[in-house]
Amino acid sequence: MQRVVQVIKADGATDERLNLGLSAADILRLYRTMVLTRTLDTKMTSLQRQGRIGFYLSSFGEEACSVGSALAMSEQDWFFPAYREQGAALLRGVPLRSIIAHLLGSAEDEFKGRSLPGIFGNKSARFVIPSAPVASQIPHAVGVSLAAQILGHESIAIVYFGDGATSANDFHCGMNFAGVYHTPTILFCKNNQYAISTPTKRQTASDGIAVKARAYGFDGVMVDGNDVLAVYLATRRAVEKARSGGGPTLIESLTYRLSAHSTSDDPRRYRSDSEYREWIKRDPIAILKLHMDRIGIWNKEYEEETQADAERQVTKAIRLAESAPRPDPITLITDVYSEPTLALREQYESL
Ligand SMILES: Cc1ncc(C[n+]2csc(CCOP(=O)(O)OP(=O)(O)O)c2C)c(N)n1
Repeated sequence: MQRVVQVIKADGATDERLNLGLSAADILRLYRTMVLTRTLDTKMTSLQRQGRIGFYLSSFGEEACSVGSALAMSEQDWFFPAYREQGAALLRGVPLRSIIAHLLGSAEDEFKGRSLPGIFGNKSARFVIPSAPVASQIPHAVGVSLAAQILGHESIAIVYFGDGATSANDFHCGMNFAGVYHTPTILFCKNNQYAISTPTKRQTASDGIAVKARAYGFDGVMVDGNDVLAVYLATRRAVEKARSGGGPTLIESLTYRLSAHSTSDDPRRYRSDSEYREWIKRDPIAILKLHMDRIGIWNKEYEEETQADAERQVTKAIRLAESAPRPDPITLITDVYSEPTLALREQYESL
């Protein structure tokens, strides 16, 4: 197996020579965003159980992957998420209110309630809405970064996907185009050990995912996906390479989905408690806290304030989103063609 990039040691210290270039304010931002992401996941899962939203996909245990990688990207860059990138969305400045409006399908939702909950984007943040077929966002990201390269734009793209996505044709198609055209793309695989009930060892016969990049003519790196500073460092290196004409990088971020696949799943049917207990020892928020404590920017009071603030933000956003009206049913037909066709008008009349 390849070397795994790690930054935070068991005692919370980091190697000075790594030259992370992060200020205390940056580290606090990572921490606050990870706590906000987990709070959003907790509240939304409970809203689904109460019947107030239909479905939810959480990112428990994977917060460091999306938050750490998003910090390495610049404003002009493009994000191609899958459906567990709420952390990257929040770090990118996508408002909580618009995420929750999407989950509720209210009139404030950019997609007017038509998209599967969790499959969302945000136009102004260049956070591109995916499609539900797993891996379909990968060729989109490679295409957009190729376009940016042809147009001479500074922007690059990052695309997120799971280990399960690497068995889909779109992964191989995207990887091949990225390699051949040397596109400025970061292919970020969150290897959370499962694709619903299929474990990674049944997903591929190769020694991990990162090694697959070699066959497409570019680098694949492995990173500890529960160490947010390692994720940041690996992504920043890939960003610097892409921006200076060095082409794509595949990042395999090793992590674990601490929650169910979605609110429709029960992981106790396919994985053991002991496995879960091993991984929860490496909770990404706890690992970052250890580092913050080590450098003197954490205490119990700050932790409680951060948690209370996250809960206030999420509760307020839920209240506002729930008081918004539902989308007007006419929007079912008005956004399909520039002029609704006769068949659509007839369907609307019968509705
Ligand atoms: C092409 C396709 N096949 C199957 C599905 C059903 N499906 C939805 S999510 C999922 C698992 C994907 O696993 P992975 O890519 O590892 O991501 P994770 O859910 O673990 O984050 C599957 C099989 C789908 N949406 N699209």
